[in-house]
Amino acid sequence: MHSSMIISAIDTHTEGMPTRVITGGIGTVPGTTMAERRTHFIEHLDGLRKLLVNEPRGHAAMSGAILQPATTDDGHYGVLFIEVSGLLPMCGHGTIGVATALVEAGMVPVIEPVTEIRLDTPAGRVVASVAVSNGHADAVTLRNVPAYCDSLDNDIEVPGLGTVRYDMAYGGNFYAIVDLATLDLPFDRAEKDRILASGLRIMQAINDFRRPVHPEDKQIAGCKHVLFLDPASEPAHTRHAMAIHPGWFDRSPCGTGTSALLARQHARGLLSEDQVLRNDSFIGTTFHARAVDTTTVGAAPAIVPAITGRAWLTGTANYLLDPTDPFPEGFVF
Ligand code: PYC
Repeated sequence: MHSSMIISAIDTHTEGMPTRVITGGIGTVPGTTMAERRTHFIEHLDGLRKLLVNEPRGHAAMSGAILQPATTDDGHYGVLFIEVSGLLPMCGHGTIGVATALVEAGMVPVIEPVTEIRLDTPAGRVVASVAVSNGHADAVTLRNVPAYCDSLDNDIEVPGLGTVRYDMAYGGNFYAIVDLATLDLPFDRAEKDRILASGLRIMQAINDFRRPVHPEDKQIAGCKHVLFLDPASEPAHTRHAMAIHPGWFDRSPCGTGTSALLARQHARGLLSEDQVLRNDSFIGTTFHARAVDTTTVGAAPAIVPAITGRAWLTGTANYLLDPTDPFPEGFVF
């Protein structure tokens, strides 16, 4: 066996969406906060992300989470979220995958019926409460970073689509929320190519003309996600298709997207204070969400979302890089 590195992983999926949880082989990324580590990783180590998510080790909708030592005194782990579009500040399905892997691999002290795991992420502290029975992680409730609604009823000119109306909300990443009916497209996977192409055009126009920036952390900026709401959605039971840069759909109901949607439903007065939002993904899997606290982000009113979903382990692996491999960063097909 010839390899310049051995990267160990526990592969998981959260309601259909993969998270490759990297448990060893990368070392500690320099930085005193996870936000600093994310910046260092983007500037100096991005080839490792590409190696792990691109073909042939990954695929066009691959995503992962690199475990790191915590950067706070009481944190269990730090996490860097990797996917084909880059390094996210925060990822909900990834956190649920990480928490499930940590419990089932015994990488945290496991307490039944609930194991609490404190994670440091580039977007801030998140807490995963894992429902455990007989050593099995049954479900994870993630207390996310504060989510807020940036703006409602924005109109933007999108080449090829005309004027598109959207709401902009943040739940760990920025989400443009668009009703599919405004594009005259059905909520139907048979139309996924047209929905995805529209999503990519909308995020491009938003980033060109109304790029969102987090008021408390300028490193968190830009829109790489468009949440297309099924017009048949109800205030407390939504279905959506999540189009993501550079060209894929979230298979899970998207934890940070569900958080942003929850903030938007509250900003629109569509949910009562502690009402639960059921949010279904494009493949029909479900997260449940509710606001467990209120706060502010910059000057904006914000909520603290709790998102519940499930993940399953799918494998363990050691990823290698042979020095003669012509694709040391994989490739995009
Ligand atoms: O679950 O937060 C999420 C997420 C972000 C991108 C894909 N999934």
